[in-house]
Amino acid sequence: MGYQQREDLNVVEERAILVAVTLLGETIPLDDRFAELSALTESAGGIVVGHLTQKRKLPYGKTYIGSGKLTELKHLVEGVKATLIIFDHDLTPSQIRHIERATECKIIDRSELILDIFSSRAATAEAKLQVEIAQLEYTYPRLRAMWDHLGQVTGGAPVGIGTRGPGEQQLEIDRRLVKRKKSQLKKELTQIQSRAVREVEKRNDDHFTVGLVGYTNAGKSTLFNTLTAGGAWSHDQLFATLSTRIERWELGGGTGCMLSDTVGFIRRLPHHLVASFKSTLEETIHCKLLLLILDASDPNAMLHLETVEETLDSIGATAQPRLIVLNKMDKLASKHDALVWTSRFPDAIQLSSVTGDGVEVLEEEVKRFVVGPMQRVTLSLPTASAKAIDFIEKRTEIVSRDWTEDQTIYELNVGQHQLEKMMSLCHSIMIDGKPAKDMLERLWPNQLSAGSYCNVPPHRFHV
Ligand SMILES: Nc1nc2c(ncn2[C@@H]2O[C@H](COP(=O)(O)OP(=O)(O)OP(=O)(O)O)[C@@H](O)[C@H]2O)c(=O)[nH]1
Ligand SMILES: [Mg+2]
Repeated sequence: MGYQQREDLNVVEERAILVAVTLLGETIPLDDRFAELSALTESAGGIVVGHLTQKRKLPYGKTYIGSGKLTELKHLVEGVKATLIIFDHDLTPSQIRHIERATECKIIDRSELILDIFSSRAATAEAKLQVEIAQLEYTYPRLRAMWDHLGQVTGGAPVGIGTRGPGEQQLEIDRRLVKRKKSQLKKELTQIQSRAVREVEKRNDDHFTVGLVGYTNAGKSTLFNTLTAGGAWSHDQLFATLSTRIERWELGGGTGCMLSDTVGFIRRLPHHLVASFKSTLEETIHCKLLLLILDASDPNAMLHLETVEETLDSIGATAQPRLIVLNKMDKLASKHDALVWTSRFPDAIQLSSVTGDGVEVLEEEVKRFVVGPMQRVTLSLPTASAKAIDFIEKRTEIVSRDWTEDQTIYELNVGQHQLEKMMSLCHSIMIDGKPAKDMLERLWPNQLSAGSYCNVPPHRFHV
């Protein structure tokens, strides 16, 4: 019966037993692994009805867990009336086959579970294509392996999935169809993405862009909705967000930036999914500042931070400064927990996206990035430079104005990036009687270093 069930890998309403093996060198505590696997299962619509664990040096080749454990698993399936077993490990098709046969229950692995969640959430054309490609690459060959096997055990007789015709000829035809389908989907995806890349490039030229990144369920979309006109789907489930959303974030005094909310990260994200979602993840690379959102109430927040850093490194998002934002501070169990965070990251921004506490501190901090550090300057430019004057009047803090025959003279509080923007609109700006470009470095000698944390001393990492 197990083989037939693998035709449908949906987890919705399944009664699931979770299995995790602690192998030599595993660093994440079992409780935490089960907590995450449970959250994934529930996010996929399944119900967790049992757990099984084993300690092993290495996985047992044929069935991953040992034969005694396998018998225990079979009894557990019967005892709790499970309809599904989910392994916290990637299994080979042959392992799935053997375990299914022994337990008479459908087996899926962690990657398939994540793929199932992604496929049930995908809403945009791009996300749907990305998931479908990942499924064709990961799940399909594994289903095929089952079918091949069925062909052998039934001698090709039409049973279950086998009714589709597991004969060699049929398999060949199916393989070719899948190959064709995959290349067609990839072509469609490339078309959508090249349009998106152009949009991203234009946005980055026109605006200061800030990206929210973090582990799944850290509260990125909730924060996004608090800071902008909103519209992002936020929910207490893993992978609520699958595509990037961008809105303007008003920072006060006429200053603003474009804020993007995107798919969350998770440890051991199936690599086919990473490949498919690469361009969605890569939008992050182009942001000028990254806000790393951590769920401060999650006991695994530090591990999550590591995963986020690894993922950012793997997609090449290393060129921009990062700010750590500790979210869900309202949810901390005690004052002591807050103090632990303060001593760990003294300058990180602590806030709650739900109550709004601390959001104004984040706004101030980001504003400093958008405008650059502020300086008081006396600046003159031709009164005919309409665009630059319009920018100054709308976007900067003017202390005083004066006019000569053809020049306007301002005393301003201005940020480095604001001055750079003005200089791109008018080439003859003078500061204290000298060309602005000669003054830039004198006014702002310490440039922000790329790829580093701005509010966290580097030595606090990787300890
Ligand atoms: N108490 C509390 N809950 C929060 C806060 N921020 C977010 N949440 C809750 O956390 C859950 C996840 O929030 P989301 O905003 O969907 O998280 P996300 O990071 O966008 O998650 P993905 O899109 O799945 O990656 C929701 O139930 C939110 O209501 C907060 O500051 N305090
Ligand atoms: Mg989200």
